[in-house]
Amino acid sequence: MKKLSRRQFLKICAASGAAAGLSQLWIPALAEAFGEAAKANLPVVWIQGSACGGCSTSFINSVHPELREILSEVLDLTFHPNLGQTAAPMDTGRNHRGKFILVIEGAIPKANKGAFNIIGEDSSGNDIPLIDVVSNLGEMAGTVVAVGTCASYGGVSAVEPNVSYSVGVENLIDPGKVINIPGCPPHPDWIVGTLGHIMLYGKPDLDDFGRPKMFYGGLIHNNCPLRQYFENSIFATKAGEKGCMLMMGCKGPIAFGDCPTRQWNGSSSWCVSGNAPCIGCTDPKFPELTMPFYQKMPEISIPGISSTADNIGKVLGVATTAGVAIHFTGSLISGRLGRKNKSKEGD
Ligand code: FSX
Ligand code: SF4
Repeated sequence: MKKLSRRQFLKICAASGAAAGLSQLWIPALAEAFGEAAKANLPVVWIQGSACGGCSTSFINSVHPELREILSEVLDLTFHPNLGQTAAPMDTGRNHRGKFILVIEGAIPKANKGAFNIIGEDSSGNDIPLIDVVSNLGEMAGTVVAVGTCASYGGVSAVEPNVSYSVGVENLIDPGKVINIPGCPPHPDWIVGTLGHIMLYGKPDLDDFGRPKMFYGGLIHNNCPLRQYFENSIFATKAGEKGCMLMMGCKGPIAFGDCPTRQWNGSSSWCVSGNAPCIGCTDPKFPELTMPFYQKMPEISIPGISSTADNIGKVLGVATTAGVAIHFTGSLISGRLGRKNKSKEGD
């Protein structure tokens, strides 16, 4: 069968969560495109690090396609701790060196030679720390996908004082082969769609923080259905009140993702439509930057403009390079520029 063009694939990715008609194409498109060759050449190994397990839960709750379809038609998932895939990860690594996809969920603790996360023991009864497995498999993998904000940047697992010196995957593996899928947890479409893109076309286009632009290219605030309330300065002060949730702590003005258009749980809802402010869980500095979750953001500085969070949307709305400016603003807020990771002691 004719392989989908990348353009067609991106179109299906963009619309799969939003349009029932297009979501019908998602499964056959992925299944057709991956085919037997992909299954033979690009197995996926999924390793769990230090986290809550919500990333796997999100993946398991994929609606289009369902998990059953993902496992039987889309991915050759050879190892996952919860799903019954038990092929030895190191065997996959050796047999498909330089090709296979390594998925890592959760942060990696570096302190005390990785003693904060022991995932097994060798034939002599010696502990096998997660950090060794990630380093070895990461070196063998063709592509490494960090699923969730913990695996991407440390996330909740690396909140100060971070006694375990937990870090994101890029801290251990060449960032050139790492793709970050942040979110606490990430949307299942972001995970499946990114894996699909890798198999079909290689690495997707990434932003400065290693996130695929096809899912993280837009600001939550720009597509929020409550945006008109914001423009009219109608703000809710408690749950259930009509209005933009900025005063209730919404971080939509600094968070990137397609949640408002894709929506969650089979396109039925998302945080803001569920009456909860966005907590900015896709940000490289989540959760420390975006806490307290339910308090209004402090004053925000934009290059050349001093603004408050109350009018940042209006200011950026008239900027010709709004997308760039907004992203830059996010960088300024968190005091970061460029792709980097929380670097910690404890090696
Ligand atoms: Fe972290 Fe994943 Fe948040 Fe939890 O395992 S991104 S704590 S939803 O689930 O890593
Ligand atoms: Fe929507 Fe939050 Fe922006 Fe208000 S601040 S418009 S609730 S994203």
